[in-house]
Amino acid sequence: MSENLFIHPENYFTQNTPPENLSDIIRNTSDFIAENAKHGIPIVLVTSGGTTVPLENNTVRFVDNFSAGTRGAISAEFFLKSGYSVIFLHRKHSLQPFNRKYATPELGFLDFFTTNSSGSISVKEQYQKSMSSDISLFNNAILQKRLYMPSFISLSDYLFSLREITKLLGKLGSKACFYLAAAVSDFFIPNDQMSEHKIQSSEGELFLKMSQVPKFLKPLVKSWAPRSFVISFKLETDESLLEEKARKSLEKYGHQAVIANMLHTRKFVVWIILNDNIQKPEEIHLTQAQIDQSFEIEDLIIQRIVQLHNSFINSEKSRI
Ligand code: PAZ
Repeated sequence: MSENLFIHPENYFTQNTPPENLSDIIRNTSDFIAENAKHGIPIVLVTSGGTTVPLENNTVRFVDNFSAGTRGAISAEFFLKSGYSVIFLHRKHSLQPFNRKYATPELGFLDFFTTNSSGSISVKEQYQKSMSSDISLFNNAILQKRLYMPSFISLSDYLFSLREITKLLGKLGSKACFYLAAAVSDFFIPNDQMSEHKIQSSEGELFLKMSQVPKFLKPLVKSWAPRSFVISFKLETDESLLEEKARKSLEKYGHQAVIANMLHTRKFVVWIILNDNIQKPEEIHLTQAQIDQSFEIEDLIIQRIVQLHNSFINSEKSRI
């Protein structure tokens, strides 16, 4: 790729349009952080789902990034369980904490309900216990301001929101945790090169030229939240590249850890690679017995991340 296709991260924000609700996101995030800081509750930003890259300003077509939002939604639940409050920045209509269990590939929302002869609706017997627990966990998290769920669709929605939320949360220093599981596009079409209206098939074959998305992890780690605990994710399909790419990312951006996973095995095994250049990747995997009992790997991942975050907070304290 030629050098002139690289855009400086800060220039991205002058050349692209912020989402309409950005000021609401900033206000809600500030309130959420203030409320949790008052009670000394640690906060994690979980990003989840894939970003879209529009091909037209009046968007009919777009390129999407793979991610159902499973990793992010389940991780948010385990962070809440571990005592964190969660800002869940997610792709609109992707999976959400607790709600995710009630729209699965096998069961749609209506499958959980039944009606009696007079037409009144109730939850089917076999789902009552788990649904009742999920409803109260979800409602309590929202009511107690322990869970805030802003959403994005496009890459630019995501990046503008990420920057603002990160700058606010970064003020908490080492107590803030960033868990960046969203699948973010590496390529995009800059505003001034995008077709205004729907691209016409009568014009023949379509050739796309896309610019490289600036590497936002760099300003995130170096200037938006320089004292915070940052975990990024790395997804690959060729296992021989995974560790090397994860280590390169740590070297380049200097954050605390990368969670590396493979497309087809991501629900059963991940590797945590720490920024110390010494240790071998820590493998976290589910046993066959755990898989059979529908155990979720995010339970193990979050336990380990919470340990690492606590050590990070303590090491920062002892440096002061
Ligand atoms: O959302 P999901 O559970 O289907 O997938 C999760 C994931 C693979 C998107 C996530 O674990 C991940 O690796 N995110 C970063 C992707 C990337 O390298 O851009």
